[in-house]
Amino acid sequence: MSHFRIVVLLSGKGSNLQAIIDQVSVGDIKAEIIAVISNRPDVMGLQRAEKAGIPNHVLEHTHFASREAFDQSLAQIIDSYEPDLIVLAGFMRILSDVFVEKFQGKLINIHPSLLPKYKGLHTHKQALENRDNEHGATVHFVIPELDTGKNIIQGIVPVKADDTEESLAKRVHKVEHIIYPKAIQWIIEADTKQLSKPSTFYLDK
Ligand code: NHR
Ligand code: GAR
Repeated sequence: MSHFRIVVLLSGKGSNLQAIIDQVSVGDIKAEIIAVISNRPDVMGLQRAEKAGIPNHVLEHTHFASREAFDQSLAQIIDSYEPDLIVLAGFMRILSDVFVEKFQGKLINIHPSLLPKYKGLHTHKQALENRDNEHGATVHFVIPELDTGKNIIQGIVPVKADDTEESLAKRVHKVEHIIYPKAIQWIIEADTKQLSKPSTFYLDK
């Protein structure tokens, strides 16, 4: 069993969680998903976690007086798992600066557009309205400013003449399920080789 520990945050269907679970189970992601946390109850993402035997939590943002109070509770649950990586997989709450700064460098997101195009919501609609020939998804590090952290990988799909938001979203999802597991395994390998950690070189005079 691997020692690299992943926590996944989601709000809904969890098809990206499933893609990650599947790649862990075949050994292409050398890590363990130690917890799944949803800000919405009764979503399919939680059922997927349950079925895979992954500890899962519901933390309803509607039960908190402020975004900061919700984020503080969320941080507490995450801390209890001591994760190496926190993966946003369809997590639909903007995270406060304090939260992001606490976990910066360990926090990644998948966004359904070719960033820096179409930050925020309703990305498929915008791609269609602008008659883009290409659309896709981006995995990026999360920084306080929304959808602007450093890109890790992008997946590109064609936009077809008869596409609807639904048909386009479906194609983007397919590429998401390829690139998210890849991005995660890259990060694990970089970590193992200590590529992302500062190191000291002593040069003898
Ligand atoms: N938080 C920070 N600070 N930075 C990022 O880059 C983040 C983030 C939190 C989530 C995912 C994101 C996306 O990929 C993400 C990136 C939710 C909203 C949003 O407007 C926007 C972007 C993203 C996620 N959420 C509403 C809110 O008030 C709620 C919408 C809803 O509940 O349906 O938080 O696009
Ligand atoms: C994905 O398309 C992801 O890019 C998007 O939500 C979907 C989640 O699907 N994320 C956002 O829009 C973030 N604002 P899933 O629950 O099936 O993984």
